[in-house]
Amino acid sequence: MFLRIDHVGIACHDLEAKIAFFESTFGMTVVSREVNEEQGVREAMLHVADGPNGSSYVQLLEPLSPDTPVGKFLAKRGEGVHHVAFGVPDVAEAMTELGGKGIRLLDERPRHGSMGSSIAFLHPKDVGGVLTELVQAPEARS
Ligand code: V0V
Ligand code: CO
Repeated sequence: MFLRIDHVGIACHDLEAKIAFFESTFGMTVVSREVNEEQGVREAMLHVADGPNGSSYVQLLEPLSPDTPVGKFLAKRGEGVHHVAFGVPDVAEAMTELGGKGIRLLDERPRHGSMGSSIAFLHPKDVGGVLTELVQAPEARS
């Protein structure tokens, strides 16, 4: 069902500081910066590697306000891994299949994600405590 690990989402208080850390420590490169109002985040994608089924990234996430998924996560747990995102060929199809297996979907329909992707989230309590994201890349990336 999954093509690749698309990205690992990491919650942080200060996006620019964390980007500087990843760049200087790991030599990673920022390929995209976006504000996603619907998701309540300011985020950056840092390229990790290219594979036969697409690229993988680290996604650094800073909340737009305390009353957002990442804002609440930071208050409760502090900085760290927030979600794991898997690449799928068709996010709507994956949602139907996983919903049919009893996994709670946090989205009724695919949402707008980073770099033109379509995304949907699965409830962490149904995936071993891991907030899980499904990512369908736009045509140009797949
Ligand atoms: C909450 N919980 C988590 C969690 N967030 N567990 C693992 N990983 C996380 N990130 C646990 C929490 O400790 C509670 O467990 C339980 O789930 C319910 O959490 P809550 O605090 O009561 O509820 P909320 O209101 O914080 O909601 C949590 C959920 C919410 C997961 C439902 O964050 C959500 O809808 N997330 C999906 C959207 C999102 O995260 N967007 C930001 C990334 P206990 O304490 O009861 O045991 S945007 C993104 O990735 C983009 C744009 C992209 O990739 O392109
Ligand atoms: Co993400």
